[in-house]
Amino acid sequence: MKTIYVNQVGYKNNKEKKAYLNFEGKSVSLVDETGKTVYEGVANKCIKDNISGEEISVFDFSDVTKAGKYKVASDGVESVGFQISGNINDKLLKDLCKCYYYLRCGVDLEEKYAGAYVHGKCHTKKAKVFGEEESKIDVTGGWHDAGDYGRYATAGAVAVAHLLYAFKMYPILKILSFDIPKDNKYPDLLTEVKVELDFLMKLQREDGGVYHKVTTMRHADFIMPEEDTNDLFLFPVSSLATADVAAVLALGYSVYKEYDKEYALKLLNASLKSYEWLTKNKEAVLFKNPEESNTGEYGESEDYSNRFWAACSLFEATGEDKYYKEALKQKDNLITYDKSESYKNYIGNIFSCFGWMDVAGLGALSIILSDKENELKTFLKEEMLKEAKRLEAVSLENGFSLCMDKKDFIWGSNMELGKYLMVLLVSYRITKNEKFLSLVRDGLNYLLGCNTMDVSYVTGAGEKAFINPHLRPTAVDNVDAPWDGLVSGGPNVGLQDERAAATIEKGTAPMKCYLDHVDCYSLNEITIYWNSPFVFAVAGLEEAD
Ligand code: G3I
Ligand code: 9MR
Ligand code: ZN
Repeated sequence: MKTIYVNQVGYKNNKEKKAYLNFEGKSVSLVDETGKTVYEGVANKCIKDNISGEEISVFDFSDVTKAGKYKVASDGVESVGFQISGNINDKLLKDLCKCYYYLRCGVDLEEKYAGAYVHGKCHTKKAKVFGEEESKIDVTGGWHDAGDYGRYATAGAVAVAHLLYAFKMYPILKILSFDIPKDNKYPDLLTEVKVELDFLMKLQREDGGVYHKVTTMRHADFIMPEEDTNDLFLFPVSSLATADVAAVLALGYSVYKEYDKEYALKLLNASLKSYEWLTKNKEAVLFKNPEESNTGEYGESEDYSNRFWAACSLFEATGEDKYYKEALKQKDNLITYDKSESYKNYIGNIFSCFGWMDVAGLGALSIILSDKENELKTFLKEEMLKEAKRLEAVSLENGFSLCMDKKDFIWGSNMELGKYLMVLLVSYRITKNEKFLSLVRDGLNYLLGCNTMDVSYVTGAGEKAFINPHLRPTAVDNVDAPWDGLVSGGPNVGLQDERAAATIEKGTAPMKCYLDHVDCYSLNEITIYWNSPFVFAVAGLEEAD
């Protein structure tokens, strides 16, 4: 079917604007709300796109700067409507941030803030340490991870990190106001992030080790969170969780100290306690789900990047040399690991990775953003730029100028994109190379509709935004639509859930391996760490523009 793909939210008035056609457009027009053609052009460069499987051509209408509502039309086909405006991403940025409020655990969501999406206090029972009898530890609070009700240390730490590094880099986040219970001490984003930081500290054991996750033994049925009253378990301490939490608490210290010295010091002390555990436990303590449990595993095969991040973050927070030395040691471990057999499938650069698993990029951010000059900083900047150059090259190989490789279409592919947009923005900060910014715009275009599914992967953001996330409350709350601002995991050639496997043929083009269905947890779930890279990306773009 002939289709015209646009960014369904729209385009910034004074910036470039591209729509994509899956056919050659001899004559393409931009039509305003009254039906008048205001601009005409052609889209005749048709690229066979090996990610979407379609022939994609581009219609560039950057010359149009007048605010308003438009459509792109060609050959009897019309795109969905979209806006051109000077503040095109304002609502999107607030919505992306507000999602964390809706995912709060352990508290009532009040109608005043949550509207129709209220829920009662949930997961308030004390938790049992796995393998022990008594329920004794209070771990209430934080955010639900995703479509499930689990709360996981490494996933939480990484989501918070994306938000806090963005906060450090982009002053617009200091003044961003979104509708949550206000705390007069902090900017709204820090008020929300504190919810998770407080929870992460509760996962810390007396000796500094951090429990890998707190969940029920098995995933809950599709019920509201307050109905999920099964026993909660704290699963074994891992060096992964301990290092990530040490890192994020030190990062928290460096951000919150401007607003609240006392709280910042509490974060730092907790970070030091976890770091102490790491120095006493030099061997990796990895994590594997016990057989009885089917909740998220977040397994990793080594902990070098986690220890690297912790050392970098504490070096930035304290300036102490011992952390710098540890960072150098872990850097060498990472270089060796990078060359090893177990890492050979990974296509990105190990020092610019911002995922829930590989976190060395987060350590790199601590070093790059600090004013201290040192060898490590020079090295990390170079690695970041190498990765940005790779992404630039990749973007030339498909019709959407998308910085994603075919191989990036795995579970949570939209996060692969989000992480790349972070790399491009950090690289833009280093070089001021406009091409990197332009690739960020292209990436957001993809997320918001310039893709062969003709879908916006953010709820409430566009006429054809997805509406059926794999998200328990949304599925059972009797409200038609989900709240706005949720990012879908996106296309995944792995098709790892039953519905996906039964509906989509194996071998389907990567960009088309998607279905907006509530059952599809491997294609259409949401998570706290899929929203956060896009808070970073949208804020970064706004700041630069
Ligand atoms: O690292 C390999 C890479 O080397 C390989 O080339 C590629 C292709 O198969 O796969 C990569 O591994 C993937 C891994 O994530 C790391 O990205 C796996 O295929 C993929 O199945 C795995 O998916 C994870 C999924 O859990 C299953 O373990 C998602 O990233 C992760 O976001 C998701 O997390 C779940 C939690 O467990 C529970 N809560 C919801 C959350 C989201 O679905
Ligand atoms: O809902 C769960 C989702 O959050 C996870 O990402 C996914 C993989 O761990 O598991 C989902 O739960 C499914 C469970 O694993 C198997 N039975 C069906 C559940 C979803 O309906
Ligand atoms: Zn809860």
